[in-house]
Amino acid sequence: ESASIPAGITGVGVEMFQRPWTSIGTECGSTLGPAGFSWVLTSPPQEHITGTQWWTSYQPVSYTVDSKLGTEQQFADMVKACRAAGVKVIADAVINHMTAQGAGTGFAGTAFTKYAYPGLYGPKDFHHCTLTPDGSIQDYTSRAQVQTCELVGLADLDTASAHVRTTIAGYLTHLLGLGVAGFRIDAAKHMAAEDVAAIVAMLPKGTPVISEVIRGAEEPIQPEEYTRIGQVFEFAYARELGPQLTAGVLMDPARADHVPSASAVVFVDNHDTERGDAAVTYRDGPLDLMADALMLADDYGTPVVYSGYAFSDPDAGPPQDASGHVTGWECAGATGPKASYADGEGVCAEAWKSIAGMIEWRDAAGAAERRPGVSKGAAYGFERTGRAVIAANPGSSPATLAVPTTLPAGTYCDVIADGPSMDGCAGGATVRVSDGAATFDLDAGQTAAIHLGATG
Ligand code: LM2
Ligand code: CA
Repeated sequence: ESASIPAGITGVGVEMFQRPWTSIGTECGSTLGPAGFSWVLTSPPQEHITGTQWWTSYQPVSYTVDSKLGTEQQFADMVKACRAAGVKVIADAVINHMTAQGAGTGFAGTAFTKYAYPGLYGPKDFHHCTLTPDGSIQDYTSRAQVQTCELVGLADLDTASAHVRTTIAGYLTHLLGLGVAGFRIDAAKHMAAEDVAAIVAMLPKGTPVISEVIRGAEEPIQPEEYTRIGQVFEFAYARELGPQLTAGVLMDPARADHVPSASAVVFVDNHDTERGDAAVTYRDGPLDLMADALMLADDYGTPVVYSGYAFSDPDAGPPQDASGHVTGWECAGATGPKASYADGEGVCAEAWKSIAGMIEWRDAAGAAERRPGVSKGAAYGFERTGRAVIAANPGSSPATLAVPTTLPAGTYCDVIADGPSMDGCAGGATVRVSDGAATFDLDAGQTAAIHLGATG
């Protein structure tokens, strides 16, 4: 089974939602590289419809790399800066559809009408489904509707056609030429796995792709269909991780009904679920950090941390200038999670020292087995055998928790409180290990984590 799983992206990633290329490029050097992130997922780079909403990014007008997030030159410069910092760039590839908007001029000046995009596609390149009265998907239990009708009215490309496949592959190849490492395949569920596979087969062998196939219990199309192409986002993981924080139940490490670990990209929330059904988001402050820390401590999947901006209006885009370019924000040195954020303010999770501390922790844990763990009241914790221990208290009162461990007795640095620390617990937060247990004194909402490489 595992021999048939294609190689994917590894290490810790971060989705930097709606961040301009210049901002990501700067942060690769100042923040992502130093923190130990291996990859960054960007928002879609292609030309899109105009408008202040964030979701204009998901209505392609052309494959010109010129958007509210920056020009092609800025994109290429970002990729170069990131690679120099040891950070790979994964671009969000919107290839299932073009616009829902009927007619207009795209961000880079391309005039279009729905089903006619100059130089790319004409009416014959779209599905024009007749399965529903208005051609839009209504019934997610119908494979044909989901894959050939329109997702919220977005002109649905006929991805079975040779011309469409070649055109999409040409766009992705162009991005590879600009130095990207791989792709998120937006709305992959809405394309037959066969179609996605055929497009990916036109790319260099081993190009990492992460298909977005939202797992739905009663649906015929499941993420497992797409694992032969590359990795998939495992939505079941996020759906279990969030609620366990309030239920005080350790996540079952068996993970029945999940794709195999090597196929899974896992997350706490993303740009859709933070506006939808995510149990934990930036609004939850310490619980958001707790969820990130538990995900990073886990031995399942490739984790991607989410970093967006605060919002009250779910449609609102980030701050933009008069020309519609996102003005961006810089997170180097930012602390968090903060108790509250102003609308449009960057959450900056990629800069939190606790996250960097957990990336160090994860490296220290390596391939060590995840022990079942213990819980007491709301608090719980687990060991990665002989390497690292984490404890979390999602409850509303302080708790003391002893987590069995084979770590040598001694004083360890809490890398959540103080960040990465190979130099004698400079921040002063420590945890004692003695008699085969690490004893954590945790405030309400506190997470603490220690590892073999950081001792006092
Ligand atoms: C995705 N994954 O499969 C993206 O992660 C998700 O963010 C995209 O939806 C979606 N698929 C299509 O690429 C977003 C946003 C929608 C928005 C669409 C298109 O979540 O709300 O739809 O992008 O821009 C918007 C309006 C919606 C309207 C539609 C068409 O919000 O009300 O539907 O445009 O005009 C009539
Ligand atoms: Ca489709």
